[in-house]
Amino acid sequence: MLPGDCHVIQLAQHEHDLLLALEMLADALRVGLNTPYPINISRQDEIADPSSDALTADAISIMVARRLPEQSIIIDEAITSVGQIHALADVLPPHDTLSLTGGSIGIGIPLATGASIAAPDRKVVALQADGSGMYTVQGLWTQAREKLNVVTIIYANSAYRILQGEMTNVGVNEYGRNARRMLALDEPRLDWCSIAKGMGVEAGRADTAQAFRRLLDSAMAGDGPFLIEATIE
Ligand SMILES: Cc1ncc(C[n+]2csc(CCOP(=O)(O)OP(=O)(O)O)c2C)c(N)n1
Repeated sequence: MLPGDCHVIQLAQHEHDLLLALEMLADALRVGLNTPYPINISRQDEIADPSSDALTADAISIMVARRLPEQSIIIDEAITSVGQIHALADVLPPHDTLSLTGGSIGIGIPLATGASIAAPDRKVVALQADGSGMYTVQGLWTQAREKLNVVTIIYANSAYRILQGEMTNVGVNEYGRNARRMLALDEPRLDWCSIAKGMGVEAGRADTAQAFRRLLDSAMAGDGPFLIEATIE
């Protein structure tokens, strides 16, 4: 395509049923607009914890969704690890979601901090990718100082996973040591529990669904800041 060339496909005009147009587009692309996961549930209390002990982004979504209290605030800077939490929104009690607003990463921890200061009676659950979390990690100290009711879940995949995907998207499947190092966060591996504790935030690490569930239950029952380092692939 030449610069200035622009091909616009008009799906609908303002006098049309715009929601229907979006639903038809979603059908054509085979993506559901409202596809709860796991399917065939209509209430939060029908969400079952995963039967496998593997700790995955989807397993975390399900466990968080099952325990999400009414009026809680989800912060979404999970990047590639967001799992199915938003697909479950229809069956969850009324809550708000605040997400990364543009392309610039690093909003998650300060967004959670600000949301909790603005709404101290509401539980804030921050779904936080590890690379993005490092941009503004100092916000954890504010959470400790202000004793904020924030549960932060760090998806510790030890990588800028989305950028590894971008390499694949441009057809680069094998790359050298330096390129690999630019997209990896594993030498040294980040010790999120020590980082959190060093800033006064209680923390625990999980690498199985069972361990995660135990930490999540105790974090959701508490009212101070707590960080869970979830080791995932
Ligand atoms: C301020 C800023 N710096 C750098 C980038 C480029 N960038 C986009 S995504 C990304 C990595 C995200 O990694 P992580 O938060 O660990 O999430 P993952 O991809 O592993 O799910 C980077 C560095 C950006 N978008 N914004």
